[in-house]
Amino acid sequence: MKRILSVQDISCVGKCSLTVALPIISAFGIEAGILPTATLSTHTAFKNFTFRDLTDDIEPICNHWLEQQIEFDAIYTGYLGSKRQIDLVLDIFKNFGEGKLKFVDPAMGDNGKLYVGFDVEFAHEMAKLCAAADIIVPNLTEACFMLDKPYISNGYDEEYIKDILISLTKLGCKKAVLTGVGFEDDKLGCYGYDSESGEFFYDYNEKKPQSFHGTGDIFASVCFSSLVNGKTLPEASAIAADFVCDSIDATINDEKPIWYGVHFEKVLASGKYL
Ligand code: PXL
Repeated sequence: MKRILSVQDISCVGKCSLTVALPIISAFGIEAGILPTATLSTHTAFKNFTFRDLTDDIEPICNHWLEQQIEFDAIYTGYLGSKRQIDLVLDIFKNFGEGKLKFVDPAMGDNGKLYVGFDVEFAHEMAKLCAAADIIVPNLTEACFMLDKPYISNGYDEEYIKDILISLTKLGCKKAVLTGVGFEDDKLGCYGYDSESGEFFYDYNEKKPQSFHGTGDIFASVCFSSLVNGKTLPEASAIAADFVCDSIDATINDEKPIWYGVHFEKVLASGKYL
């Protein structure tokens, strides 16, 4: 059985980061080792959340794993709370990631804005982690902040997207997938680039009437799990996008505000993607 490591926070309520990654990775038949970077009462879109920083635990945990000769088949990082945590994850890549898939979701913003607590300096630091990864899955906002490029919310053309993708891989990673890309008002998808083959791919679905919190984490978790299970990046991205669409469909009639996330559990339990 494959064992992976996912490094991100635990937001106790709000369906994102590890509360999404753990069930999805497990359901895809992969052992999910975790390294929680912080514990929050909710994710940061709720008001007055608590935040316990776990940075000081990271090195001792990793040292114990090294001592026990514990290995991982792949590493997946998501939301990280500080620049120091990014440096520590770079060490984790060195110690546990040699020759293994290193997959980075630089979760730090959306809709042209960084999440609460992040600034441009943090985005530049995150770009260093992306440089050390094999595959990255930023949304357009995160990519623009990392590259100091203007964020255009809609009405852009393929050249704008291709230029961003090429610039992302020039950071150092081999492949990049940009999420939340749409060239028509009623379509939304992901645009990928493999710098080794020079090939681009685009997969899109009908745009949903509402966007929800945590869907980037669901996309990343399904995409990563599918890659670990042997799918190609275009295949894994398309599976992940479909999974997100089904999760939104399962939620759309709910009364809860969008920051409560989507009912990905129903999609997992349906067995459609397993
Ligand atoms: O969904 C990304 C995410 C993960 N973790 C925390 C967050 C967010 C987005 O807001 O606040 C703590």
